[in-house]
Amino acid sequence: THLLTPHVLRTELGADVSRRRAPDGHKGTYGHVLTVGGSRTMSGAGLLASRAALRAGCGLVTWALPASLVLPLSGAAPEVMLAPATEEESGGYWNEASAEQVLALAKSRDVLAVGPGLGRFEGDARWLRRLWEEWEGPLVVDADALNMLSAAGDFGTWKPRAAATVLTPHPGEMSRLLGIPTAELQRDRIGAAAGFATGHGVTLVLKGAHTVVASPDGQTYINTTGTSGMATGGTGDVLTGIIAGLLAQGHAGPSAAALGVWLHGRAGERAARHRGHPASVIAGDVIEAL
Ligand code: NPW
Ligand code: AMP
Ligand code: MG
Repeated sequence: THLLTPHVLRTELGADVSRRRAPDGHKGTYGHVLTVGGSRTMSGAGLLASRAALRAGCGLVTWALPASLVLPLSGAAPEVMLAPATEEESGGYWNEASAEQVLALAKSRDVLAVGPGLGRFEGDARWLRRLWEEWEGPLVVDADALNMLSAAGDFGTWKPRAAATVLTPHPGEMSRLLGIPTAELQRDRIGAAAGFATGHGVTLVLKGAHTVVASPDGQTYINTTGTSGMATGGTGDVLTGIIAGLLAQGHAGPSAAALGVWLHGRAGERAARHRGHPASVIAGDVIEAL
């Protein structure tokens, strides 16, 4: 186990916290993220993830969301492109029929980030399984998409993914994935993260104070940045966007996850200093502090 510092990021993970940018690069150089999230009552989660991906330096972001939300959200982040997805009749919630559209959108994008604010819906585990198995590029799985994995029951039989796959559970989501109580999970965070990562061939980010990052080959890293100010709604959605944005810029799974976790924590610290007190930090401040 390593402590996650700029030195370890550079020497073990090939990731530079200063993130040099080619002077002659263009938006196509830095990759295109597709965020799949947000629903009528949690649109903010999809918005936060999309904005965070841009602040992490990717070139373009498209946000897929239930069709009736496109117009109301269109001014919320002018830099983000919006893609309407088939929705439930009641409007503003996802449904299984959107899998086809999401896969078609993903074809011309580099990274798929799925989960923030999605909610749950009829057939959602089948929906997620299609994205997991048919999308061949890098994938970030967070929030409700993690709960779909837990509910699927047959996750162990899903086709292993060849491309970078990063799961970002908080302890509540991780306890559901493992089927054990949160308190038991928290007694061995490193072991739980490493066991899941090696067992399923994914990069697993177990969030919370001192986030643990575990790579598919069994390496583990404990984050050294962050603040209690980050215990506020939406900060996890921000992390999802940051990791997706780094994947779009060519980082491998463990490198994107570890650098993302480190930058997210550092930005949280900066936001707390800027506000003057950690209690006043909100998730949008973390994006701006990036
Ligand atoms: P407790 O309370 O300790 O028993 P859920 P969610 C536990 C969206 N959001 N250490 C804790 O359990 C998300 O993207 C939308 C220990 C807690 O009660 C999702 O789509 C927002 N335990 C959806 O909401 C802003 C911890 O897990 C429980 C822990 C539901 O996600 C908010 C909560 O987990 C939100 O991001 C820790 N560090 N962290 C928006 N503006 O649109 C969590 N737990 O039930 O999975 O609910 O995380 O709120
Ligand atoms: P989520 O619960 O999905 O919104 O994610 C919350 C984010 O905030 C994760 O990245 C956590 O690691 C971070 N976080 C929450 N509480 C703390 C804390 N006390 N110290 C540091 N980071 C925290
Ligand atoms: Mg979350």
